[in-house]
Amino acid sequence: HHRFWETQPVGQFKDLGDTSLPEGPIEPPSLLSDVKSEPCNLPAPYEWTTCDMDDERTCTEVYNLLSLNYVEDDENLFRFNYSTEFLRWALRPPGYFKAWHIGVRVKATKKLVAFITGVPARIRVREDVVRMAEVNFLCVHKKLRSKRLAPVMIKEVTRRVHLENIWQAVYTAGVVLPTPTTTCRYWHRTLNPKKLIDVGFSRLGARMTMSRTIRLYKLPESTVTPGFRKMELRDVPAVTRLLRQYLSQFVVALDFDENDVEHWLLPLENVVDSYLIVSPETHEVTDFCSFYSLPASILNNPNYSVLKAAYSFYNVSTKTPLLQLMNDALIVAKQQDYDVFNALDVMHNEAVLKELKFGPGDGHLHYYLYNYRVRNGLKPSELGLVLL
Ligand code: NHW
Ligand code: EN5
Repeated sequence: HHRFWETQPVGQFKDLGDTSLPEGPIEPPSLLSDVKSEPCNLPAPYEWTTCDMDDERTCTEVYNLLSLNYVEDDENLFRFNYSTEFLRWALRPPGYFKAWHIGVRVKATKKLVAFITGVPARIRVREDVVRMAEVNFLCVHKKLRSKRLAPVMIKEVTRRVHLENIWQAVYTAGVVLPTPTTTCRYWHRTLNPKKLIDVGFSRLGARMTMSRTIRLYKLPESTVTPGFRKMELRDVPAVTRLLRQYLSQFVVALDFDENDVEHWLLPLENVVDSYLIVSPETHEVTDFCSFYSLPASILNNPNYSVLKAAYSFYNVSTKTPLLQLMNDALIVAKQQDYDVFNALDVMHNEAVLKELKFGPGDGHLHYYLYNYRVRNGLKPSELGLVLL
């Protein structure tokens, strides 16, 4: 039973088998003049705040809230530790709305105790390109859990998204809610086996010694593909063309333009990194790979406090096999001292993960659409979208 989600325009569990329901918006947009102009009611001790991520102090407050209270794995060994630079990048893409960076403070002390964000994106579902909000970073302080604050946060972000005349959203979560559009699995490629085992991220395999394990995951010192280099500003038009062409094959995908590519894919130190291959003959960009940097705090370990994790972002292979492309991504991630390289089984990843020595993780990632129904049973490989 989902007291809140049952009231929302999302696919409901009871409708899962119903093939008569049409694809597309679940409810029509309201008149803008009918959208409430007052914020939703919060319990008396709390007040709304719009978080100005340009402001160093606000950004640090958000960082502190998330670093102590955001997502943990099922055994509470690790907690996502998004950096301040990452948060600035994630929350200020082209056309972002400051009003969608929503905090809750304790009135008496002004302490930040809850957060939720949206950023605008164009998402293509089959033929239709839909303006949506990508909702992320929903967080309620550990001491304020289970007080039904999350539904209020979600209603408030919904209201502020509606005020921009946007009626759909996309979000991901590790938990099952009504109802996933697709369920993906996390896969992990060990780069630093000794540390991963020491901190409980992975285990020594049966009949494996540490030295055999280190040998198993060893990578070449430098990349293999001739012409493999970091993406630069001048590559934005070619990468946009390549990526748009590639993403057109997926059922649900991001609709990138050049501004989006410049923001989301141009390398930014310790945040996002992208590489490409230029054909020596045609000078065309033929292949592309990227990953973002999301460290995790290691909770209660005497030797280590941070796990350095790279997450596969968007990859495009036309001339270089995806296997070789991602192998080069692993090599540069290793050069940059990442401990693990993570990927979802979205797009064409599934086909190469095993051979690249990724193993399945214990976490799932469910993708959701708000106020948009798609035929259920979308496969992860039909998804051309990676959220942060
Ligand atoms: S997923 C990461 C979410 N954050 C965390 O897991 C951090 C650690 N946990 C917490 O901070 C990425 C709290 O446990 C949270 C829940 C805040 C998660 N999504 O306040 P109550 C995202 O950020 C439902 C959606 O008592 P709480 C995506 C739950 O099912 N709903 O719980 C965010 C229940 O409803 P139900 C979630 O533990 C997408 C209700 O919340 C949820 O103190 C948001 C209970 O509330 C989750 N991850 O706080 C939706 N977790 O119906 C955007 C729990 O079952 C929708 N719940 O009774 C679109 C809006 C925009 C539309 C525009 C047109
Ligand atoms: C919104 N954008 O559970 C995101 N991570 O597998 C919010 N497991 O790291 C949603 N439990 O399997 C986030 N090691 C949902 C995910 C929340 C975090 C999470 C999982 C994903 C994870 C690791 C560590 C498990 C620790 C104990 C894991 C096994 C690695 C092993 C390496 C060798 C080959 C086999 C796999």
